[in-house]
This record gives sequence, structure tokens and C-alpha cells, in this order.
Amino acid sequence: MNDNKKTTKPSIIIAAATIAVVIISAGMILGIQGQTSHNVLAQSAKSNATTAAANTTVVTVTPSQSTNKTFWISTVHFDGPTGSQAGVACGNCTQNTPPHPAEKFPNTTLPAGPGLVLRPPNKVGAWDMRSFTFAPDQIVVNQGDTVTLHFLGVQGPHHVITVDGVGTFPLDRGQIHTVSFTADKPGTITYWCHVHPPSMVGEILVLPKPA
Ligand SMILES: [Cu+2]
Repeated sequence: MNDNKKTTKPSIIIAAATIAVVIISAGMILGIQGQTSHNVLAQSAKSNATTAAANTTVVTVTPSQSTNKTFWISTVHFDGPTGSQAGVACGNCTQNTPPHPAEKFPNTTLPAGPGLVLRPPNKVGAWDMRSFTFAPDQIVVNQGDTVTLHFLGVQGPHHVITVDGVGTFPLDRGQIHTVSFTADKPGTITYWCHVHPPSMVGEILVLPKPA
């Protein structure tokens, strides 16, 4: 029995040593492979970036010299809904609006006029802020341009709009009203809604003709 033990022990040690060597070797090979893969990926990313830069062509664009300028101006309102205090579904917003986290009501005193609406918390603690405006609310043209503005009723059921120096007209949702004029002097021309002050206002900036 004792002899047996004496002869088995070295072979167990040799076997264990062999396994250890195999594991260490495998680990080293995998490590080298991992490092190699990392280097290859890094080189590939660098190469892709270089290729992308090489493929980017910078072109020179000559802007239109037309003096006829046409813009589409939509009636819009921005809406900032909050969630309920219970953190459940949105109270005042539509089904398609994802719920927002509950927020403390700010009790802000807004400037007078229905263009800015701060709705207080409802029975589940949700409240929201709405602001009427035009999109776009600033337009730039050159002195002497013939300007055409297509006003489009998108949000809000009814508006009454004035373009200073041009005219006043009603505009309901789904309607288009078009005005045209020549911007003969540099300066600003304001367009604004009588129904939604003070925020529903826009400006046409008329740049002076170069001397
Ligand atoms: Cu309006």
C-alpha cells in the first residue's frame, strides 16, 4: 500500500503540473489574442475615421440671388406637461404624451394674456405650461425683396393676425392666408396675434442694401 502511494504521488504531481502549464499557456495565448484583437479594432476604427475624413467633400455653395422670398408661418403652441404627484399617468396631456415626473407647481405670475397659460395642478397633481407663438418667429430678408408669407393655422382654433403695415386677417385651424409686400426700407416688421398676447409675436428683419 505504502509503495503504491509512493509511486502514485509523483505522477499526480506531474499531471497537475502539466495541467497548470496548459492553463497558463492557454491564458497567455488568449491574452495575446485579446490584445491583438483590441489593437486590430483600434486600428480599424482609426482607419474608418481617416476614410470618413477622406470621403468628406467640402463644396462651395452660391446662395440664391432671388429677391422673391417665400415663407410658411405656422401657428403653434409649446406645451410643457408634468406628471401627477402620484407619479402615474399624465393628467392634462394626451394619451400619446409619455408621462413626466411630478414637479412642484411654481406659482409664477405670468404677463397678462391668453398666449401664456399656466394650468394649476389638477386632482392628481399634474399641471402644465403652454406658450403660443409662430414658427418661425423671426425671418430675415433684404431691403427691396418681394416677401410672401403663407400663414397656416396649425395649433389653436382661431387667431386674428396683423402684419404691421400690411393688414389684419382672421386665421382658423386648417386655413391658409397669404400676404405679399415689398420690404422697401431696412428695419423690422412685426407680425402678431390679437388673440394670444403677449407671446404670439414674430419679426421680419429687413437688412439694408449694401452701399
Ligand atoms: Cu393666436
